[in-house]
Amino acid sequence: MKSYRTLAFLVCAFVRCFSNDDHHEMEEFLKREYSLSKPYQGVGSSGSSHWELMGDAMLTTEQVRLTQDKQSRQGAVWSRLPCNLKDWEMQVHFKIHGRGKKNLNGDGLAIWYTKERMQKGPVFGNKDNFTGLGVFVDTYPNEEKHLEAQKKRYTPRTQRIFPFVLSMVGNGSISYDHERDGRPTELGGCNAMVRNLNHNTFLFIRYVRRRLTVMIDIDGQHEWRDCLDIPGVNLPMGYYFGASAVTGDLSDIHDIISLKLYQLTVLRSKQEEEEEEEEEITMPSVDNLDLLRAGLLGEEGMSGIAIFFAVLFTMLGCFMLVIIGLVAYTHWNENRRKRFY
Ligand SMILES: [Ca+2]
Repeated sequence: MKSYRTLAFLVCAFVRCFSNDDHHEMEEFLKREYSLSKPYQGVGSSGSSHWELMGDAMLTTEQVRLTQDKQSRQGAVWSRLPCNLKDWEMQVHFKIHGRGKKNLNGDGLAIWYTKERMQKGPVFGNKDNFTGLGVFVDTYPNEEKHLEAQKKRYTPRTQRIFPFVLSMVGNGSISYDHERDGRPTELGGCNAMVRNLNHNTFLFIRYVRRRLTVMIDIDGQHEWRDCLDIPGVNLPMGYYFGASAVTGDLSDIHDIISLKLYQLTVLRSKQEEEEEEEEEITMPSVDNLDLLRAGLLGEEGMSGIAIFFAVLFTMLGCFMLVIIGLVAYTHWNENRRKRFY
């Protein structure tokens, strides 16, 4: 009996070990109604599909072509159904290619989970002041070119290599700064050399327990590389998925090959469920945004520890300065007294 109990305890401990915050047991189910994949049956035709095309977007047998390699194009594809899932994962199979040499191409594509849909605008072909989440693959360094024109240079901290994957959460009144490549409102991102590759390129967006994770698979190795991981991202349910792209003076072909949306079933305790019900999300927001911007919120959610050490070392530093000051003063005082006697 005793050994049975010990075994049960060990099994429980083992399960708990693998079901902590980040490794919560999850099951995933492909949700066809929120997914877009070959042969794109009925896409674009009115009413008969879950997806709708907009602007210059065209359907071919192999892809949804958001833009061609031509100037001043805007195209998008939008889900007709609002998504009422709490936890989800979007796998985006995309391709960006064109004749333009490095940095002579643009502007990039975006994946959306927003309240609004089917509205043209300046944010990769979608409206500005959007409400919800945008993940951008920005292929043109506007700010760098702007500074170059003014004969100014970057500080190394803010310099980045393009294409750059970047995330932003909007609440309807936050504007995307196109001239600065979205830096003032970014949640973070990573560089991703995605243009003119012969292998498949993927983007992965996961939203689980209010944590946003973005990963990329662009090296043809079937491996996900971390791009962004932020806790405390509050996104309401009932928004629409979409993808859009834009070209300007410079151009590229922006293709969506598939958008696969998986529902994730996450085990929650009763307490967690009650808490989430109590504070239902009605407006997109990000917790601790200031810490995030200041770079104090680490990827592993170590903000508390980071701040603790920052404060501790500052206090230790001050303490040392006081000691050194006292020693120096005593020394000086003794010398002075010696001079008097
Ligand atoms: Ca840009």
